[in-house]
Amino acid sequence: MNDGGQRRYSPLGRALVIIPTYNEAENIKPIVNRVRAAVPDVDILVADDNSPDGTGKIADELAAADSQVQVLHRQGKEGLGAAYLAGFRWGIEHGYGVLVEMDADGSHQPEELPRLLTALKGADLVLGSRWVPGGRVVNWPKSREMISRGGSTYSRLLLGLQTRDVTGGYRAFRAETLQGIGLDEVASQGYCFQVDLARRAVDEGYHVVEVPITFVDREIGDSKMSRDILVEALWRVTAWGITARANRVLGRKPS
Ligand SMILES: Nc1nc2c(ncn2[C@@H]2O[C@H](COP(=O)(O)OP(=O)(O)OP(=O)(O)O)[C@@H](O)[C@H]2O)c(=O)[nH]1
Ligand SMILES: [Mg+2]
Repeated sequence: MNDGGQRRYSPLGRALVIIPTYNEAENIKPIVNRVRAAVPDVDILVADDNSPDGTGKIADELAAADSQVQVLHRQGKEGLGAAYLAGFRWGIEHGYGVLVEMDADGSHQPEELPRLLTALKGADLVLGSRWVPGGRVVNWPKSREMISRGGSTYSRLLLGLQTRDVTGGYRAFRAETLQGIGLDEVASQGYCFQVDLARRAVDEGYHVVEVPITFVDREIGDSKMSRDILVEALWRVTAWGITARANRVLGRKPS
């Protein structure tokens, strides 16, 4: 845990990049190849929710050809959060010291991963950030940028977070951090899953560092962003904010 910057961090263990997929048939091979080329020591776990377009089968073929690629087949679409939780548990059980979140659609560039991993040497959690100096988004419609910036600002204000990009999904966790934030209690499914993990890490006193990234909008395949995902994010973040304030007023520990 963070103790005012005095902490000595243990060396990073083996790293696992978890790539959740739902209907990413055209994207999965290029992204796996890019990760393998950019960070050859790092292993990959594709967490596929039984994609109707056959993404899971393509991932199996990649895994058959490369022992550093594994596939976690899940029964059906349960949301990004559930896929990551299953992937984190798998990675921790298999002894990985670092668990990385990365989208399949190329928005999170594998070539930037070494910078995230370097920053993790002196942190508990590294957030790839679009909204710190040096960070940016490429090819995003203005409407989408406003939703993302607005979501981050709303979450930061309500939850009192200092980090600028709390909704982003390009992150590197130490396994101890994930173990320390109570993964079993995480119920968020959509985008608020990312906010949930960030606020839990901050509440537990972990040292969270932001590293600027260039986020590139997906070029191929369909977005899984939906009204339901936005509504879930809005009500959960609002509920966390109200609970946190009530806890402060009543002098209770954050829940
Ligand atoms: N396993 C699994 N993966 C999912 C699910 N929903 C989304 N994903 C994956 O999570 C990652 C992020 O989803 P995206 O649809 O790219 O979400 P986004 O980046 O906000 O939206 P766009 O890039 O605009 O399409 C992608 O790799 C998706 O395939 C799900 O229910 N299950
Ligand atoms: Mg995307």
